[in-house]
Amino acid sequence: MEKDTNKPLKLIYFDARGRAEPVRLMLELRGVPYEYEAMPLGVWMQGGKERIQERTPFGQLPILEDGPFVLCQSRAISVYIARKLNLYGETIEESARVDEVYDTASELMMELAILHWDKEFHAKRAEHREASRSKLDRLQTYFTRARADAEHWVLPGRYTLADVMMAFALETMMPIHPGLVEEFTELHRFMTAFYASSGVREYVRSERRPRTWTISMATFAGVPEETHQWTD
Ligand SMILES: N[C@@H](CCC(=O)N[C@@H](CS)C(=O)NCC(=O)O)C(=O)O
Repeated sequence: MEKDTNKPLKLIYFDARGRAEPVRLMLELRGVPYEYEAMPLGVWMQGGKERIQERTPFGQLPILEDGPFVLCQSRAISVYIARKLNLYGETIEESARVDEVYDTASELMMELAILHWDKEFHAKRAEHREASRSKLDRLQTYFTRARADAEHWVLPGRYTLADVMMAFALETMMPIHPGLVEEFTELHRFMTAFYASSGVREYVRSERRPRTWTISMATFAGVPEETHQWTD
């Protein structure tokens, strides 16, 4: 990894997994030291947002500090870290495939995020489960046809940002639709292998990982019981 300064990378977000987690998973997978600042909501409300606003267009988190280089937008941060840590493609075709899988996982994640925050969450949950089942069915068909090997989406024997984002999207779906991801044995096997990989395995079982997917104001996933925890 290139060294920009002697300071470790710093990632600033809230005390939740959310948009920062794929970045953390990559750093943990590679064993790169970094500082994580979990912005308390009270601090955010009382001046924190304004301070971030000075360095970003819309005053939102996450942001990444790599020495003097400051970057916002979770996708841009993920791609920057993936490139830095050799978790991207080496050819334009491989990189495009990584992007394709990343965008597919992001779509699943965005639908989940909307549902997590929906005031009519309980009324819509069952319908979303059925829609998700047919998406996972198609996703598994695609995976078994296009994958690099049973545990990697793009490159054989090597993780990329594509695997990181897809594993996180599937994990996020688990508590909201219990038992659904397990129905798709190829997807489930891929996901569990990722979370058992060196570096990731230790991190996701550690105290350092936020216990909730989002902040407490959401309808779902703002408490540890509604967020997937790896304990075994
Ligand atoms: N497109 C941005 C969206 C960032 C975003 O929506 N951040 C939310 C947290 S997930 C935020 O900072 N909310 C507080 C606010 O807008 O004041 C990204 O992907 O980073």
